[in-house]
Amino acid sequence: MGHLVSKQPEVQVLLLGLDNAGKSTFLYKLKHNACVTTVPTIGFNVEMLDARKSRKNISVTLWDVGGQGLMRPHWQDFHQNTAAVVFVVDSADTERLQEARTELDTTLRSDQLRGRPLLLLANKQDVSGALTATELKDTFNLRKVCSGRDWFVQPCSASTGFGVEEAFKRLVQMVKLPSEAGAVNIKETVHYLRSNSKH
Ligand SMILES: Nc1nc2c(ncn2[C@@H]2O[C@H](COP(=O)(O)OP(=O)(O)OP(=O)(O)O)[C@@H](O)[C@H]2O)c(=O)[nH]1
Ligand SMILES: [Mg+2]
Repeated sequence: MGHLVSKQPEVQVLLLGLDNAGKSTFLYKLKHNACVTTVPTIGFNVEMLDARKSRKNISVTLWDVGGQGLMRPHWQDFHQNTAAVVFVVDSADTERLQEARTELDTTLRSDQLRGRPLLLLANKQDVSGALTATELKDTFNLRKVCSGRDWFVQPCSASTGFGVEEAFKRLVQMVKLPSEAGAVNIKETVHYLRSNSKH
């Protein structure tokens, strides 16, 4: 009694990307350090991980939503309260890069995701012929489509574990805690209202 227990800050992160990109494999590698045999996700998986940020313990909730065509209309149901988007790409599936790009562009246009950082995972780097992080950055034209938000491309292999921890560290660096995010949102809103009132 008499103790004030402060709840640790929580951030919600959304894992998106085409079916077969490796989202669920990444999620379970991160959570259990195990290469789990996955099946295509119908619906979503969710896991919580602990992290340290700004000298605080924080909890990161990762929402892994299925990427098949029939699931994509539901991605927007997860946009609210998202602190960052992790967009997973099969870097070796060059035939579907255009499709991935279209889905990423649509996602980044969401009002609810305005200003939220993007971590693009250049997954399946263990597969021969995989495009490099730099090639993907150019293919997705990230410098342009991510103007106004923080972004980074992390090469990784969810099945071998290469780059997976680095991806999580980067993600934790990029997310704003709810207190900080509030300040950003107010600034953004003022900027938005000002720029619109000029017309
Ligand atoms: N070689 C290789 N295979 C991978 C890698 N990551 C995932 N895979 C394989 O790719 C397939 C699809 O992986 P999932 O994690 O189920 O893909 P997903 O993005 O969750 O797919 P949906 O749930 O349908 O949206 C599985 O056979 C994985 O074993 C990787 O880094 N390298
Ligand atoms: Mg999945």
